[in-house]
Amino acid sequence: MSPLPPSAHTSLVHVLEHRATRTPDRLAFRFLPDGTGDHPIDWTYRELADRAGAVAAHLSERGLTQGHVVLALDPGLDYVAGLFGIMQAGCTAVPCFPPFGRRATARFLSVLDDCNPRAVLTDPRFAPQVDHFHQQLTPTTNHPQWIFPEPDFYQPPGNGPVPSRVVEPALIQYSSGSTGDPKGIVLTHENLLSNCRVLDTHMGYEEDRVGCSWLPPYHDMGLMGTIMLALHGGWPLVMLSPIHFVQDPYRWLKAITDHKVTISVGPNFAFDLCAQNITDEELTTLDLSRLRQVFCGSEPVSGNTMERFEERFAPVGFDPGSLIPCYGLAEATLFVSGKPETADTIRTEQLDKTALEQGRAHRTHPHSDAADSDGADGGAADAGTVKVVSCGIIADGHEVLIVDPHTLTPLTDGETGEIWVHGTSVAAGYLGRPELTARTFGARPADAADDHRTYLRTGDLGFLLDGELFVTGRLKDLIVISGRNLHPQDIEHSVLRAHQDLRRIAAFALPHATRDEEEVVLVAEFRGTAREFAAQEKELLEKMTAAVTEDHGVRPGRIHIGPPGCVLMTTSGKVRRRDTRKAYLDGTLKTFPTPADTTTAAA
Ligand code: 649
Repeated sequence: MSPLPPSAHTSLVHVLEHRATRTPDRLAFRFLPDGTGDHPIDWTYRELADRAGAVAAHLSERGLTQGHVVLALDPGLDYVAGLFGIMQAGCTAVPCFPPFGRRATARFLSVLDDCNPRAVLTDPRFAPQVDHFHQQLTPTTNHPQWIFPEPDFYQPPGNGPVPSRVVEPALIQYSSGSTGDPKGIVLTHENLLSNCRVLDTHMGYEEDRVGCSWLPPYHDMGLMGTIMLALHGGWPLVMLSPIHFVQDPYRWLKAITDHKVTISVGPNFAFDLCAQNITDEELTTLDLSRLRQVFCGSEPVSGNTMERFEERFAPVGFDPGSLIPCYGLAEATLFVSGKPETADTIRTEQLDKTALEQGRAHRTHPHSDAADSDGADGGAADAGTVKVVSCGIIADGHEVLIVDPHTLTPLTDGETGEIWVHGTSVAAGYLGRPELTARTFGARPADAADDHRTYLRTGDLGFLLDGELFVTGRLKDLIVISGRNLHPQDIEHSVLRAHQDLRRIAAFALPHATRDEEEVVLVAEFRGTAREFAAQEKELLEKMTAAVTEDHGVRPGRIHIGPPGCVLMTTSGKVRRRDTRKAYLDGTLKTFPTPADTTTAAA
């Protein structure tokens, strides 16, 4: 790979041109269409640039030289060509899941309503549904042009390639929040480049780097974290579709083995899936000894999961030092912090639980690494302590401030507050939402001068300790009972461990039915039939109640247990607590045929 001279390019489209000229025959992207190594499709930089150029030419021919173009192709190489082609044509790319299935379609339509695109680039199989989509758009949304690429689409049309006319903004990234209220984050070319540079600096240079990703290319982590980063860095990326990963997590590790991958990434649940589901026989076919960097972010990083993964895969050469817990968000393009390159092990802190609930990080043990701690995260190594994994040091050129979310006063080391971020990767704001943008992106600490730099309010809670960031929860999801701050993740974690057939949990607060205070409500998915549920309902309720009471000292007021799908999730796999809460109140949560909504006796 060849590093780029600093600031040599003003956009990733220019980076692609550069690579296609200097190293045309080098492998840029490899896609595994069936999730296995059987029929890989390879594109060099030249092939990618040609196809992106063809997309740009087609768009120009249709008069699409500005405005939003929704990119809703399936994961694969054409998606990558679409992305750079849209930007090269002078348009703004709006990545979105293809309209497949009820939820994705609802989301797709709300994205169209919000960004009013001039065109939609999506798979030909959706062509018969266009009229239906149009009928469901709000009347003020223009009907976009629909572009359904057939294979010959990637040949340049008659007039040949068009000159690149990159304009701002580069991309609208929809945050993976609720379907009904999509927020489009406006990213400039400089934001995209900044995120790549910052990650490059964090990762360091590696001669033989090869990446692997199964992440959806519609979200920040798959898009800005893998596709753009690989192009920027000049190393090949092996991609497989998220569906193939979820169907069989072994495919991820097999791809790493087969393609000599040195760097990969996934959320905590992916590491859990692998540690739990890969068979002994499968293990014998794996070699993870080339992996040097494996990022883990996007949801709380569990020290236990990391340990389980390390233990399971150490025999096939996995180096625990390669795990990199990290934190970021689409509003900051992606990356905010990660374990320093120089650290050999994950840093965890054993903290006093009561102090943490009051917003202070008190160490109960000296600084430890994951390998020597034995407790459950969010639960207890010994009762009264919580284990928190460090998300590492702050990205180059960025500043993180921990701020009291009520008084807006900056806090000191070890004090928990809202995480605020300033830096070149922080986005311009939300599309068409000036007030929300000002509130979220234009924050200043109390007593700061008017010309003081502004910060992004992340809505996440955490603390800094010796320059490292620890993420402890989300402000909006926080459950406050009798002055104690309870993190729903911790409660959910306890509930999950209470019974092996519980799958996903959402914990949130609702006003107590009779007393003037809040109570904890649990919504849980049970993986079993209605009959199995009926037989085990009593035991489940008892175990869930006992687990929360023992671990957190509060008795859940209400528990709803339903079939898979009753806990609402974002498209990137995060629990949508507030939407689940709303569905609970509206009575629209999925239930088993037998009434499953049960009120336990209040404490
Ligand atoms: C977070 C994205 C973090 C996210 C990833 C760096 C091949 C292989 C590897 C490679 C390149 C090619 O969730 C990503 C940085 C990847 C480098 C890859 O290198 N964005 S989001 O906007 O959808 O959600 C943001 C929210 O997620 C939660 C927070 O609530 C945040 O506001 N979150 C975390 N919560 C707890 N702990 C963490 N570590 C969290 N990270 C994100």
